[in-house]
Amino acid sequence: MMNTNTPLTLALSKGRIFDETRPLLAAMGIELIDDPEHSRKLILDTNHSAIKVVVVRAADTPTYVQYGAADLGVVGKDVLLEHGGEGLYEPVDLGIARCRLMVAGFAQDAGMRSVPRPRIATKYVNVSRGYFAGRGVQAEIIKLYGSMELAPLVGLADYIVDVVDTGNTLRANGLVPIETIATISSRLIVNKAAMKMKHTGLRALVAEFAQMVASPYEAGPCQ
Ligand code: PRT
Ligand code: MG
Repeated sequence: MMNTNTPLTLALSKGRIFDETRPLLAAMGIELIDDPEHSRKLILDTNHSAIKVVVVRAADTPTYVQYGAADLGVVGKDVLLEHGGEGLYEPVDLGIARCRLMVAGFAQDAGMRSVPRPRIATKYVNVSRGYFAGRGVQAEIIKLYGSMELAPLVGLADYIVDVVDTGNTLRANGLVPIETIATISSRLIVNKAAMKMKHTGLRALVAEFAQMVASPYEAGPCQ
């Protein structure tokens, strides 16, 4: 593990991202003192006094990092695409929390041209607007915060745009995947200004993340 005294704050969200980032951090010699799944604290100490973890909602991670409230963070490419990436570097594809950002709907509407001015339910409004505009489809985007799969079932929308992993959630609701907008994995993001101001400490930490991804950490430390 690198030796830095630069105070660094890493933004993580609970659940998938935290679960899949923790082994990476552990392989880098960074261990959390408190367990975010059980602690109510939102600023967590690590075994390195200079490195703190802030626990945020997944969709908020780019915002915390953009404004420098966290120096770096781990976030799904889906969330990053929706945010736009302003003020951020995206130096490492961590290859974790993989899924696909997809258009889904009823099998009989899979042709997409069958619905002239489709309504799309999604939390990815910017990505969806850009995607359908790019395909010359005049779509009405309806913003939802969750349970997108419900929208076609109750007539709120013709299609949804959401992330799909196994496809079980779609299947369970009688929906099918129709088009892939992007393949998704989680990315390390870094505040652009911090990258200059905290250059030495941040560069070292980013390099450690990159190295973890390049060499499979499941194999255990061998240096
Ligand atoms: O859950 P919360 O509302 O707090 O926030 P969030 O849903 O944004 O966060 P979280 O932790 O669920 O997801 C964080 C990131 O994990 C996402 O931004 C994606 O990049 C990535 N990821 C990978 C996924 C999935 N796989 C996934 N399967 N995010 C969500 N899902 C959901 C999906 O929305 C759908 O409801 O799981 C369901 C589909 O899964 P399958 O396996 O049934 O297809
Ligand atoms: Mg979720």
